[in-house]
This record gives sequence, structure tokens and C-alpha cells, in this order.
Amino acid sequence: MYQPFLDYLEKELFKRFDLSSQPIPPGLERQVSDRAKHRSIIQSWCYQCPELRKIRYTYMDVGPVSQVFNSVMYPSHCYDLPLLGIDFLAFGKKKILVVLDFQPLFRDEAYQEKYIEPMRAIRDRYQDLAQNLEMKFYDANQYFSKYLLFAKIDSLETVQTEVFEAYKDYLALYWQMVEQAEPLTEPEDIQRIVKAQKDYDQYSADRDPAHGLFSSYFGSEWAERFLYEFLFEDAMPLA
Ligand code: BLA
Repeated sequence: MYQPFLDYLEKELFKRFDLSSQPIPPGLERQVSDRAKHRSIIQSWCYQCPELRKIRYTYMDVGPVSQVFNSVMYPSHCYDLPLLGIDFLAFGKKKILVVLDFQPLFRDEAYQEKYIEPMRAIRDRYQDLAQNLEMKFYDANQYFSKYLLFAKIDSLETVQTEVFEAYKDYLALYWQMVEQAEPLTEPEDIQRIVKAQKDYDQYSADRDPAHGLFSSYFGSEWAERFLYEFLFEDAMPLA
């Protein structure tokens, strides 16, 4: 269901950046399970390039039961750019949740103006997809912008048309920001970004709503490793 989104992302990345493949810890790159009624397959890819220190995306395919496409781009530590976060989920044909955002590392006015305001024009074109839903797992004021795409959808057609258009527009803007970004050189500035990205990993790992999903298909041990060794590798497991 989200394969065209993955294909598009991959094509864009290879066209625009000088990618090198990054290793994924053994056993985490691909996992197949027949625990449930339907075979579940989860597969991940990881790259880096000079502008983006970690580019990861994951596809989970449980046939008609569930389809998930999740991705995060981590800019290199010399850029204070937001992270690009993508979380597209479908449980059956009608329970579809799409989230896409430029996830801010900082919340001051200047940052907002520079990196978040440019999203507004796109968000305004896809009003139906900016539904102002309440967040249960995360705090909307931390690591989310006010122009995120966040929608519950009940039609596959909407995903193939509107969501795909919005996705392409947000990606194009993100590439533009990455291409125009000026590297910071002061060690204090860079340290601040290192810390902010690490805090993002910790925050995200602590709250990850997918833990239960991964545990149920692939076991809790695998889920724990996937979370802390791949998805959010700069986070420390909770004691
Ligand atoms: C919600 N994301 C969810 C949910 C699941 C996942 C199972 C709950 C859906 C529900 O309400 O039933 C799934 N999260 C995943 C998967 C991975 C993951 C499969 O990390 C990894 C492979 N989530 C992200 C990123 C964003 C994000 C990068 O991982 C940013 C765009 C957003 N996911 C996000 C939000 C919600 C969500 C905002 C709603 C959470 C809430 O209600 O608080």
C-alpha cells in the first residue's frame, strides 16, 4: 500500500544525494514471522550522505492486516535543520493514519520562522490532512511542528492521490532546506545539535507506540533491540 511512497523516497534520495549504505545490526534488517494468521515481514534500509547523517526507513507488511511505512532523516550535526519524520500506518483498509512532519529540534521564534513557516503554504493546500487530532503517546509541543500532516483516513484512494501529492510537496521543501542549509562551525553550536538529536531519540524511544506491535509479531526481545539498536540508537533503554 505504501510501496509507491518508499519507491519515490528512494528514487529522490539517490537522485539528490551521494548516499552510502549504513550497516543495520544483525537480525534487524529483515525479519519474518508466522506467529500471527498472516505472515509479517519487516524490512529496513539505512544510508548516510554528507548532509544527512542517518537516513532510515522501514516497511512492515502484514498483508491485509497492517501496512506501515516509517522513516526519519537525521541531518548531520553541523545543521540545525528539523528531522524529517514519516509515519504512515494502515490497519485494514479503513483505519489509516498518516503523519508527516519537519520535526523541530528547537522551539524559539527564529527557528520557527526559518524552518517551520515555509511549510505553511503546503499545509494550507492539504487542509483535509491537517486534522488537529489529539496525540495520546506524544506531546504535540515537543518535536512536532504546527504544520504537520496528521490525518485519520478511511479511503485508500485518498492515500494514493492527496496524501501522495502532499508527501511529494513536503519532501521537495525538505530537500530544498537541506540543499540551502549553511553548516555551523562553532563547537558549542554543534554540541547543542548533538544533544537535541539525542534527546529526540530518547524521547521517541521512551514513547514509541509501535513497541507493542513489534512485540506481538516478532517478540519482545527483538522489538527492544530494534528500538534501541536501530530506530533510536542514541537512546538508552529504560531501566
Ligand atoms: C502513532 N505510530 C503511531 C502508532 C503506531 C506507530 C503503532 C499508534 C497508532 C494508533 O493510534 O493506533 C508506529 N512508530 C510506528 C512504527 C515505527 C514507529 C511502525 O516508530 C517504526 C518503524 N512516529 C514516528 C515518526 C513520526 C511519528 C518519525 O515514528 C513523525 C512524523 C508520529 N506516530 C506519530 C504520531 C502518532 C503516531 C504523531 C500519533 C500518536 C499519538 O496519538 O500520540
